[in-house]
Amino acid sequence: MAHYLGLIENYRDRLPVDENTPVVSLCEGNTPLIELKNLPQRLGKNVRIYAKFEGLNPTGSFKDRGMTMAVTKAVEAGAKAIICASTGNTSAAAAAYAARAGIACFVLIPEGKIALGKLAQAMMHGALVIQIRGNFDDGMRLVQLAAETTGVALVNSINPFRPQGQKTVAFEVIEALGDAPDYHALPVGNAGNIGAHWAGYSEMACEQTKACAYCDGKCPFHREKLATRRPIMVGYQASGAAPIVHGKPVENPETVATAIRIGNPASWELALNAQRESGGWFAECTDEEILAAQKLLAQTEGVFCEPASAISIAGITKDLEEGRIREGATIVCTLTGHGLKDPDTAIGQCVKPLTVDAELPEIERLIRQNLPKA
Ligand code: AN7
Repeated sequence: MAHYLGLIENYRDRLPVDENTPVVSLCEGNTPLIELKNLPQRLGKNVRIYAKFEGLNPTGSFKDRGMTMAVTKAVEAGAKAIICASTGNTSAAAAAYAARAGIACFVLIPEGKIALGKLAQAMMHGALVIQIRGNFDDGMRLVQLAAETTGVALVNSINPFRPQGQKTVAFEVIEALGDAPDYHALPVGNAGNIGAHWAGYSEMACEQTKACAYCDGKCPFHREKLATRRPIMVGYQASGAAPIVHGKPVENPETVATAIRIGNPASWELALNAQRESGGWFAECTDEEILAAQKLLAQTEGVFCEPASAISIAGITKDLEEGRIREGATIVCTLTGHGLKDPDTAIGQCVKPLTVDAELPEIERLIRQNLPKA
């Protein structure tokens, strides 16, 4: 296999770049699609469930897909600085890609409400981290105004190049499965990703054959496995931050899944469009359900995602129980971010490590006590 060079190089023919575009990449994309082998049995359902583990992108979230495009296009246009509001992951990705491009980065985050790993990333990559006494929605309003008055490039998902990068996740799913799944489930916060997924699926499904400008069908741009259909899109929001589910903005959103602690999503309409066109739905999960799903996934499948990402597992669990998702189906869940992003929430849910003297009998005793029963 050729050296993988990131999603812009891999999908050059499907993205708004040309040979003069200065690509800013950290080799993002190409994430594993992991079949969850134990979960269907645990749920007592005859289904195939796959996790698209976006936590294995370079900065640990799906945001890298959009950010490689947004920063590439900003640099192409001559930008010397970028700005975003963020619940954490966008700021981590923006800071990393700005560092890579050698430009400045400003991030607005809600004070005290972003996970520790994400804060560490934004700081370590050298962004100017501005904590606001307000929430993400306040930050979103402010960065749009500040981008206009200062001329700094805005890289939130209302930047049209972000969804272009993010749509590639659907391409990879189709390539891995040979076609689109029956259902695609994902968390919904600022609501950019669900529309981007839908755009990617739509692009692959409508092109029956693609005339290749480069060759007789043998070049790397020539793709044979296009999709025959599109999935039903299912979006999940946390109960304390579920504006789309309830059809109105939430003034003071609250959830343990801080990544999706958003009350007035910027891409609301695009998300509704994806849901309507696909025949899908939006539903909510409580914080308890989110944390239980995060732990279940970590302990039955060995996959550690952050709380916001686990909502897709929590959501499909309920929708399978209620028969809303049919048996026999193939379901893909996007696990948007890595569990290591939020160590505090993870540790808070687990039993504390034992501390003993450094003596063999102590260790042996603990092993014997805790061995699985034969
Ligand atoms: C792990 O970083 O909005 O519905 O500022 O970090 O496309 O917003 C993060 C969102 C899901 C929701 N999962 O995606 C930000 C930010 C994780 C996330 C979402 C986010 P969108």
